Amino acid sequence: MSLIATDNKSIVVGLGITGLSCVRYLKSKGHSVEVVDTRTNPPALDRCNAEFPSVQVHCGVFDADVLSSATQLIVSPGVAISEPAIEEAKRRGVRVTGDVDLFSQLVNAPVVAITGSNGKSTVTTLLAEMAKQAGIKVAVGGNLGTPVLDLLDDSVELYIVELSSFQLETTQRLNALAATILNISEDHMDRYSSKLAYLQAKQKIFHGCQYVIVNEDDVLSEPLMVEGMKSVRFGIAKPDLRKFSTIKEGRQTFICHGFEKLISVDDVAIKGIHNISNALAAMSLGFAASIGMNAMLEALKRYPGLEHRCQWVRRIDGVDYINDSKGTNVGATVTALDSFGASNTGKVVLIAGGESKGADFSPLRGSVSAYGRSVVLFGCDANSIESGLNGVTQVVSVNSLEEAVIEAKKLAQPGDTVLMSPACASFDMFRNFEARGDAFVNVVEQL
Ligand code: UMA
Ligand code: ADP
Repeated sequence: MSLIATDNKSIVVGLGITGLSCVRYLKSKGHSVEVVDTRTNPPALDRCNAEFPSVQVHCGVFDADVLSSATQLIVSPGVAISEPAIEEAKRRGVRVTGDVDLFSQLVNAPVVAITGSNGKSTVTTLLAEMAKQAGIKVAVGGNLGTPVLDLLDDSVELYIVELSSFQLETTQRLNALAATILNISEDHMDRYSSKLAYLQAKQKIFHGCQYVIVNEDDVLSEPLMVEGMKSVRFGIAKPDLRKFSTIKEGRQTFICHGFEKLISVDDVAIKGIHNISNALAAMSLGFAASIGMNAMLEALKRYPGLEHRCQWVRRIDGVDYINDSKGTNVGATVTALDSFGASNTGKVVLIAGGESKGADFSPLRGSVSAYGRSVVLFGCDANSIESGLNGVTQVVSVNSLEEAVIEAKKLAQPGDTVLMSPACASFDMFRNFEARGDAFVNVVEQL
């Protein structure tokens, strides 16, 4: 049975880019649609009014009676399905779904799906480069930026989608050709009751998939239920039959498939051990999707990575300045600290802070005490980070990102790295992580 109501009313919950894509899709099929959003002026309101003047939009606190008047609710990722008004509507028999769920029923080409706490965007875009290199017509989106319903096009041969736990919460059966949970570390603890609840949402990516891609370096990437799925496995430094891994030979390290050497790590454009893990993940997904090996290797040589991810900005007085604004959780910041700490003789001055999302910052302690010269904190949850660090290094608190950079410059010594990897969301002070990264780059350029 199709979950897309035909004669009955759908209510789209949330009017950001996802909500608008849902309205657009449902209206194109002639369905009856209304929209609700708790914000007084949701971001896509003007566009929705202009494109669909007849669609009623209810702004303000969710009303269970309004929600219960629908046959189905299509809930945006920014809204938890545990919202009391949504739960009440569900109790009254309303179906609750999301844009990825609709997409999974409509799509008529293979889907490769990527989730995980960190590395999603890098793996998604790298895999897309591999597919393009092989001459495959791909569509790329999801949490990366373009809502999945806006990707649908009959000429597409392969869909590559980055999915967040929020999007997976409302997804029943994705039926992906290949799917992966890259890794799991704590994130979004303001939305989930526990790390297990967060993992359970991510696990939905595997429902109905043909190939599961497993990261052997993270046991939490394994599917909890195996429904006769085939698997492709990857892991750093543990080569094995049919697995994507690395082999060391003298001073050189090679990416290998089984025991066959494919490319020297030095020839891979994205750098750092975490990015080699991302490269192995992309190759495993590409292998499952039958992307040719030569095309994959060519893409590895050329793909430079995305902005705001461990991005080198400038060297001043022997100090490197790195923009890792996309380091929005503790796991990402630990990775960045370890990556720069282990590869340089100098120490790291870490700039961190923002909206904590309920995180426990104590896992930062090990890497900060191993590699940190000092930590400069800014943003609304600076105190939580300071408590998490528990005095392992010198901490300086400031009021803005600009002050943080100036302070970091005073603290850094030649050979050091100033790393802005906030371990937090940006929304307390910036529109998004890109704006925060741009602001950092701006200040650094003016030093
Ligand atoms: N909101 C309300 N009231 C509502 C609806 C939303 O306050 O009624 C708030 C949410 O709490 C949230 C914001 O509005 O803070 C945006 O929510 P949304 O669901 O309208 O978001 P969209 O504009 O549709 O963007 C969403 C994803 N946003 C979220 O998951 C919060 C985008 O991921 C994604 O690119 C887009 O769909 C297309 O698929 C962003 C993100 O921050 C980049 N993702 C999180 C992350 O990567 O950590 C999961
Ligand atoms: P996501 O889309 O999951 O946020 P990105 O590819 O945008 O992931 O990378 C965000 C940040 O996460 C990077 O700047 C880096 O600090 C960290 N990171 C990237 N890949 C990994 C990985 N495989 N394991 C751990 N941390 C990673």
